[in-house]
Amino acid sequence: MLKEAVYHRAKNNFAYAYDKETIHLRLRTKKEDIQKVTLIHGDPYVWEDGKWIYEEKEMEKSGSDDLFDYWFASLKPPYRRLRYSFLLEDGEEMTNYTEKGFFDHVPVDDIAYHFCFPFLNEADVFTAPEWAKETIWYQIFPERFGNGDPSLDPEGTIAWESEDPKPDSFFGGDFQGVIDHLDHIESLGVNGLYFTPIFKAYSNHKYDTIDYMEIDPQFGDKETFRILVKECHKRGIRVMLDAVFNHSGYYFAPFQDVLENGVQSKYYQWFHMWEQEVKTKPQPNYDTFAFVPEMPKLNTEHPEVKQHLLDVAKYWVEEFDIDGWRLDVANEVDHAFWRDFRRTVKSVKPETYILGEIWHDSMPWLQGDQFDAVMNYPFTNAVLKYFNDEMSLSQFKNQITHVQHMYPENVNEVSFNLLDSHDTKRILTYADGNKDAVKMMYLFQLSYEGAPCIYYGDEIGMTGGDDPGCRKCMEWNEENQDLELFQYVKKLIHYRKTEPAFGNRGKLSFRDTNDILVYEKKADDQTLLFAVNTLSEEKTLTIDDNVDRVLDQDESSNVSGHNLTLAPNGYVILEIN
Ligand code: ARE
Repeated sequence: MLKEAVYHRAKNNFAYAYDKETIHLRLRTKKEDIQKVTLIHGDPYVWEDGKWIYEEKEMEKSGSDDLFDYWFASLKPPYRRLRYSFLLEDGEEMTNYTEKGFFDHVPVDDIAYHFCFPFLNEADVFTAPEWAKETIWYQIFPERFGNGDPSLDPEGTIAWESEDPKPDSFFGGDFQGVIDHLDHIESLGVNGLYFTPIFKAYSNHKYDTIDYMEIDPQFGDKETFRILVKECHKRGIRVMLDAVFNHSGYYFAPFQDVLENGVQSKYYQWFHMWEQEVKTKPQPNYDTFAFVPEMPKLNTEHPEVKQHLLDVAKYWVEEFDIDGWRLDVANEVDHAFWRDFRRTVKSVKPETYILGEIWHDSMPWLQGDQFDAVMNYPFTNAVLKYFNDEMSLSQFKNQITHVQHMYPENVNEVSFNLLDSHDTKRILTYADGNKDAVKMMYLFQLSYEGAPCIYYGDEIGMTGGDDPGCRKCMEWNEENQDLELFQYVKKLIHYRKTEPAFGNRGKLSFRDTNDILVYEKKADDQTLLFAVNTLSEEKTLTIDDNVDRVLDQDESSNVSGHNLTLAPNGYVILEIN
């Protein structure tokens, strides 16, 4: 037994409250080392004759990654208190893993040996909005979606689609352009819109805010925005905005004041200035986003800055009824700020979804007191690599299992699972034009847990490399749209909404296969089996299960009794029992 690999820690993704009465426990052990894990658990105050009274429960293996196996148990402790430890068996040795180390017996005379989940307080339970679990997001970069009101075009606006975007091009996209195309969005079946920034700013991307209380005039005014939100709500579509609170823009009035008055400015403390005299060149002498002088980092610990940004957060929720905030560069802002942000926003509208932009392990922000979700780039990375032949099937399963175990289950249920964004290559470009790969990626994404997001235009086959290439004008000429792809994505979204196991409620588990990706999803009374052949040759697979129904398959694959013939890049989806 490799004891060094055994790991558990209370109050994080290894031990957390799933809801107000359920505690989930996980344990990590070296891969294929342990045969059986029994959870020892009890209430800390239940004793008899000087001995702690405990119960036993066998844990199930919930998955494996490269190096480790993960074990899982769900419990409803009657008094909401828990002490626990783990009995590990590898066929030769049996040992009790406790907070104080390994023992050859279960210590019952001193409760302090065991791990401790002191009390399940409802206030501490991670709780995200229920609607987020049923949401399929669609991301819009407003400068590039539709130009519905040319009278708003900024000077130097270029004709729609006339050229590829450059870092400083303007094409005149606006809110009216979105309103005009809501039918497209609705017919795809998505039910959440995420807009990159819309507040008054200098650049085309608007991440360099000038005024957080104003709409950028090139997009329209507050009235048009109000109409946009109302029109979305009428169609059952939620609206999420981008909050760029890590930094302001160069032309943000307080920063201009600092540039003008230096240390004498009453806003000097609003930023992280290094010296009395302010320099922007050759390198800024103040903290910035990356090393971008036009994006001075805001001092979110300063009471006035904090108050201003919290007022902003509240204003757009209260006055315009938006449903979510996506937080830009969320991991570079202090935690205390985000805790107050959550309290403020949720006090106005408890059902607001708070999504942090973090590309890395985000557990510290997902404890229930800060964010509801993060942009799940580790998921993105695994999907892109596997379906584009940069990763083996076993590596893919390892990585997805790792991603699933990085966070509590209630966090995974609302995770924002994207394939690309305004910061990355588009999926079709990543796939080097291979539409089959794109279709398989969509199949996996849209049948996975969490809240998937589609980047505008991907659904009709748009291409584009890294920023700014991925920010091309939306293609509205149907002749240039891939309508077959659109119908395919629409169909998957429809399944997600109508087949209980397809979407968020279905728990995913991989089957043990070598070359074909086979996974099962279970919810209520339904079990769906997905088989996907990413290889360039035909593959056959025999399954033991009874097939109730072929939910879907590509046109070249075939199901005959227990035998599946999968065309290259083909798939079948079966309902089994
Ligand atoms: C512009 C140019 C770029 C150039 C850059 C730097 O277009 O070509 O490289 O300047 O000079 C916004 C605009 C960008 C703009 C940028 C700076 O949208 O077009 O780029 O401002 O002016 C990290 C951060 C993450 C951040 C990404 C970009 O952790 O928060 O970098 N994403 C947000 C937004 C962006 C936005 C900003 C931040 C700034 O989503 O759109 O940029 O407001 C790894 C790392 C991650 C890293 C990621 C991407 O995985 O681990 O930490 O993210 O790569 O680089």
